[in-house]
Amino acid sequence: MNQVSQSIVALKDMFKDDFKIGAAVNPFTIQSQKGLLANHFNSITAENEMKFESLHPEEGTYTFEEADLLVAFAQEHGMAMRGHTLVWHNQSTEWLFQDNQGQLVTKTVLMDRLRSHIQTVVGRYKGDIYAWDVVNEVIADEGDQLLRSSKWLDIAGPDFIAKAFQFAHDADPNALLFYNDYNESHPHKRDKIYKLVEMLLEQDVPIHGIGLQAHWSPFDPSLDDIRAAIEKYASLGLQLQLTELDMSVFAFDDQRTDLTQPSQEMLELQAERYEDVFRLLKEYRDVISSVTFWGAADDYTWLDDFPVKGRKNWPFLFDEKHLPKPAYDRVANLASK
Ligand code: HAH
Repeated sequence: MNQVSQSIVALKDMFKDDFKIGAAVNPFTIQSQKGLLANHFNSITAENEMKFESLHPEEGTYTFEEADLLVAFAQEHGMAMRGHTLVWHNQSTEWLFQDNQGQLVTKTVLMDRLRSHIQTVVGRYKGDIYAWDVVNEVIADEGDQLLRSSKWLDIAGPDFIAKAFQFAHDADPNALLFYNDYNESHPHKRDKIYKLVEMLLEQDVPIHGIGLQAHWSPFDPSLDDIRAAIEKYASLGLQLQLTELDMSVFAFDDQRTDLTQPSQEMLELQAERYEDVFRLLKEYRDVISSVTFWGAADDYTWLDDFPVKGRKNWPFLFDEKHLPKPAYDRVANLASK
């Protein structure tokens, strides 16, 4: 078969017996990447539109238009939908933590607001969203402290975590509830995430899975660390999902800004790592139920602004024109074996 007549196998079909294949989307990309999304993905996540600040900018004011648009897109295309995210220290709102004098609210007020937010949001999408990232990124990156400092923690103490899961479960008893975090495969943080989830389970908190964000590169984390993280989390008896996968072509501390396209070497390293990662994920298909990329193709990625503002990145299996990259070929080849 020559290159032209060779048909492109859909990612979702390659892994149909293994896990769902998802993409983060927004109201712009469901237009600009429509064909690619419809062909290759059977799950979506709203990139920003279901975060607290997007849905609930003022007390008593909910703005559901954009989120609803994405839910409708999933339904039109027969895709599953993940919800992201109910409790996070970023992209939240000031009013949530303040009274009308601008003073911090009490724990009771904050927990009442949390209950009401979760009831309204999870309740609205009951039956449409099958899994929620209930709590995002509460583990401290460095040091011995378990939880990250935040207004949530300052006002409510650690209790807000269990409460959020309970409120979500009350609002939709059928939804799968996840704890989600980044640097999840680094041993130090992995052990802290494990400890948090273990404590939640001991308290009979309704939690069903751990989301590994998987913002990775060919340089970090190592495959051994990814494997060890999967094993350790799975030993809790929960299901795992990769919730925000991308494979930066840069090492995290690489500050270079001179490239207008990725080098051949970068594309090759990226392809090798994607192949190795998907081989590993397939090996753990019994515990991994979904693999979502944090985007779909290189024309749009949050990594164009992170960690170096305005520096283009190329982290996906499809290029800026939505054509398959070397990484796609390697993954497709691996999947066919
Ligand atoms: C993720 N954080 C968030 O979960 C997601 O909602 C957002 O759109 C992009 C990435 C990753 C992260 C961060 O925001 C800051 C520092 C490290 C990692």
